[in-house]
Amino acid sequence: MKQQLEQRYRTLYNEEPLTVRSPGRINLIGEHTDYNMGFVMPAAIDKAIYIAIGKNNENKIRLFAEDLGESFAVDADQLTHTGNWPDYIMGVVSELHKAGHHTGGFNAVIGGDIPQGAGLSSSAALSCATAFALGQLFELPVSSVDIVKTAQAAENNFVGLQCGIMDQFASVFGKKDHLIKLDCRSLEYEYIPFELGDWQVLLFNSNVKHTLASSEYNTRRKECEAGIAIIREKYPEVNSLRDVTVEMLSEMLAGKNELVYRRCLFVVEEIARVKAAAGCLRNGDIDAFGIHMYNAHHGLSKLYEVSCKELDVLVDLVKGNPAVAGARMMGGGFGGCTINLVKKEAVESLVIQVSNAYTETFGIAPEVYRVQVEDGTSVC
Ligand code: GAF
Repeated sequence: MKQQLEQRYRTLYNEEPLTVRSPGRINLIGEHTDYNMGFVMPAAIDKAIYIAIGKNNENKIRLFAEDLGESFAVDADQLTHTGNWPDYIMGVVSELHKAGHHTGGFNAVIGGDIPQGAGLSSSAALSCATAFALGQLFELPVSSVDIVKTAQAAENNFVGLQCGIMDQFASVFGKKDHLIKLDCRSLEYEYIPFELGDWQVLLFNSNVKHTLASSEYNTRRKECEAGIAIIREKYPEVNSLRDVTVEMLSEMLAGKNELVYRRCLFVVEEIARVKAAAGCLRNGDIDAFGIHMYNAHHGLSKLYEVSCKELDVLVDLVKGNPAVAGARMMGGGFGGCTINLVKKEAVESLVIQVSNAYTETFGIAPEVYRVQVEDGTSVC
């Protein structure tokens, strides 16, 4: 991919580019906890966005998307919304400018092998690749955390998805064969060795992305905020669901606002699950870890209601199989992938069994990815 993009860049712009790789992510556990200031446990993977980039002297941003064969150009100081992929790049430029950094004109060719709409954070990878590449190109005084925050703000403010910080953090801070246990409130993090031995991380891509995904995502955030506002009437010290206990939820929300109660209960339980699951990993107890994954899926489906029938079926198809420690939907929801921890020796037969059953039920085949955990964003 890198060679292909660099060749395209030379053909289009007649010079050598700088090339940056920024990976997609998986998340082992801790879903919808990042914007509630809780914990997450993601990792960067062996699928990435690449950006080949160089300066131009025309104060223009010229972009070419290799996979789509689409080009786009805009004046560097007249950023316009397209409702499409260039927004992730212009959003980063806009945020860098807001922070007082000067970026002039640049040319870029973008491509990668992260399947889109699969919930593997191709958009966060694109924003992180852009922020990192512009930092290098224009020698900006930006730290890794600045890059993460710039990429997140680009998505929040320019694209309009009120996403948390997990995806961007995983893309930038990923470390080969390690998970990142991230405290989304303090941004303190710990690398947990992820040596799976006989186990394999297997993703089944449902190959659906329901259209409500981003609007419902923003709605869930508002429901969590509504819960906090009610709890704060009695407990003003509470700033986020991170500070809330199950007892507070029972007292303040149960029987009064059932919808908000269910949403908040899921988040409070999920934050606790991440901590418990990290303990399982440290003890090398993959089976116990897997039970937390199944419980997480149940909460995501029944309490937080961000699953869909395709994802539920993918989890049901493996549940009870002794070769599968755990499975759950991954990411924002309403489509994308399930993440499964599967005994290596059983992977081939499981893939056939799940693929056949899923295809029979929905008339589309799932895609399957055997992912490896890799390093985060870097020049390549
Ligand atoms: C999406 C968001 F971008 C993340 O910030 C996170 O909230 C995730 O959904 C759910 O855990 O990937």
